[in-house]
Amino acid sequence: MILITGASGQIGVDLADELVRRHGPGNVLVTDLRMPEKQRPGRVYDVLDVTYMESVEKIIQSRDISVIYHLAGILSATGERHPELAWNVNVNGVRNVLEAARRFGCRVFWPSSIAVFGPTTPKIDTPQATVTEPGTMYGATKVTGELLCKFHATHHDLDVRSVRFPGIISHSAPPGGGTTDWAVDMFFQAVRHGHYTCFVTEDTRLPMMYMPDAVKSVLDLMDADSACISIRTSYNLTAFSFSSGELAEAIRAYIPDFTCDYAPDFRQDIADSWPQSIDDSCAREDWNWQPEYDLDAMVRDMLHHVRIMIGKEQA
Ligand code: AKB
Repeated sequence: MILITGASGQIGVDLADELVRRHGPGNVLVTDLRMPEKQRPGRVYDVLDVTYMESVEKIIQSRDISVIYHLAGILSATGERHPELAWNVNVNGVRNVLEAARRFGCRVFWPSSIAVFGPTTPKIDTPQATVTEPGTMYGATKVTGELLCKFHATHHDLDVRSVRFPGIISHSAPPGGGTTDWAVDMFFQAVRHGHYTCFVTEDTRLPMMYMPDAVKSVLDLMDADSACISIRTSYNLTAFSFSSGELAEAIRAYIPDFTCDYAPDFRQDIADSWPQSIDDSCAREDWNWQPEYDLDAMVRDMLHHVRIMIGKEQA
């Protein structure tokens, strides 16, 4: 059976859909701190707090888990407000999962982030191997997690694979507590109210990716032959970069009256410490990474889905 931790989060919902489609109903165990109010078909549900080693081991053993998508984690903005929580969930969580995976012979996917980079990292076309001195607790937990992955891969032959996700744009589950959340919020506010007040400045540019490509990247990486995987910390990954002003402009192509103003808050400093664009050539060479959505294709598809969702809410 396949285990997803943090399955109610932004990536988990879409990844579970795809895994159920591939492996059939009853083969994907989705877990989070609480049972969701509404259950989706095909999944098996359970509760799991990854900070408790006994719970992680028990679920792997009792459900005969062979692959773990360990998505449970605290994002950057929440991590700055609650650094101890971020350390406990992100570091102890990944440590427990890696230890248990080693003991029970599971394969693991774990998402890292562009947050491993910081103010001293080159900002344009940030290379795979470069300075990782993040300014945030979230970034510190991701650097630590990457090193733990590499340790388990090299010392224990654990098949753990990882990507450094940029901001992810999606409509089926909202992001929670991230610095790149503006790129999702803008769509919902544009459709609901025709206006958005963005929490970063107009020229804040960050690497981003549409959710279907994020899911594709996870599955492409996990499908790749082990001999092709040369990076056991985490692969740089991107689809495109845009500033908040450019996203507003791209949305205006479909909603001409849309207006956006800018009121930067504490998340501006986090965004300013991250790369503006990423060199993901290692992922392209090693496992043929290739995103399918460019900015305009993403904006068109997002607006289509967000309009349907908001139409349903208002009906
Ligand atoms: C966040 O903004 O915290 C995340 C990330 C880039 O890791 N979306």
